[in-house]
Amino acid sequence: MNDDISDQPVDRPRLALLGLGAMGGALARAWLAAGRSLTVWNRTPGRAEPFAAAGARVAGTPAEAVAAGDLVVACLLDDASVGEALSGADLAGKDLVNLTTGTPAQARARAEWAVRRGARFLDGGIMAVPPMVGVPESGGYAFYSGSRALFDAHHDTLTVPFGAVYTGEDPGFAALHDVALLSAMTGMFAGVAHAFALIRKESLAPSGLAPLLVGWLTAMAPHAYQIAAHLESGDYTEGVASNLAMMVEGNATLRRTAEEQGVSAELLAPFMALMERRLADGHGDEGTTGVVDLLTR
Ligand code: FVH
Repeated sequence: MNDDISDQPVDRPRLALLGLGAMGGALARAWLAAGRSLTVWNRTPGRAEPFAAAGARVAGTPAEAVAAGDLVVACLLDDASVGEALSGADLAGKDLVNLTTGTPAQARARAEWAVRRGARFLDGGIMAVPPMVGVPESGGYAFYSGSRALFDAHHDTLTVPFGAVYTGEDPGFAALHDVALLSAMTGMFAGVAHAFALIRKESLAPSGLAPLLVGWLTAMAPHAYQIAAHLESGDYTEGVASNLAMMVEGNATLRRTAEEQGVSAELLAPFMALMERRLADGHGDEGTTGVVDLLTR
């Protein structure tokens, strides 16, 4: 490996990246396009070849990559692969940023693990897909949590591929925000799948429904602000325009339409069951905020 770093501006860290999958590769391309000096490592060596051609140094082992970097970024499949890849690396004095998706508990454990090895640690949760990386107008960003000092010191480098949102010193907070948003997206796509299933056997084009779905979901999304206000005030009836009693009535129509169209309502059923439990508990004048309490009890 070529270890000559004399061309590196003093205010820019030596950057090492572990993982050249779809996301790791996009990160590497963004840093290289920004003129950053970069050492890369990937478990399957062939994947590093195009990056070598684009100017990256290629390390033969994770330990070698870590040794070549001040700022080490891991973007691997999962937390286990991070532990495996870094097991033989000397992390003393390094700044380690983990952009691998994991749970809050995994992030907290990984932070302790890294600090025990003498590193500063920042966990990250990426809110972007690979084509959004290095495209500022795409709105992509990553949540970060853990060492504030590390975040501040490397803000300039971390914001090359996408924006950066710091969520706190608790290393689990980035993963918690990441998974909260991904979970909400999962529910949204469940609804979208159900909607397309409803029209599937009709002479209606899915491409006609798509813009209507996007418009409606975009109009409804700000409802999250009202739920947040309810949870903070404790008054779940404040400003409610569409109450639970009315919505539960509507559930019957949704179920019946699914049946008429020969569509399973299994994606809707769990949420509807919670709405109905909350109504049975006497909260018909609320919106859907009370479902949050049913989930967390
Ligand atoms: N791609 C996406 O849309 C999402 C966007 C949000 C963030 N995620 C997370 O990013 C992490 C990496 O995802 P990825 O898209 O790069 O994933 P793959 O293309 O599958 O590449 C996986 C890389 O991990 C390497 N790897 C797997 N297992 C190990 C291991 N045991 N030891 C070392 N490296 C390992 C794999 O190497 P190879 O298969 O090429 O040898 C790839 O470099 C991830 O947490 C997403 O949830 C992406």
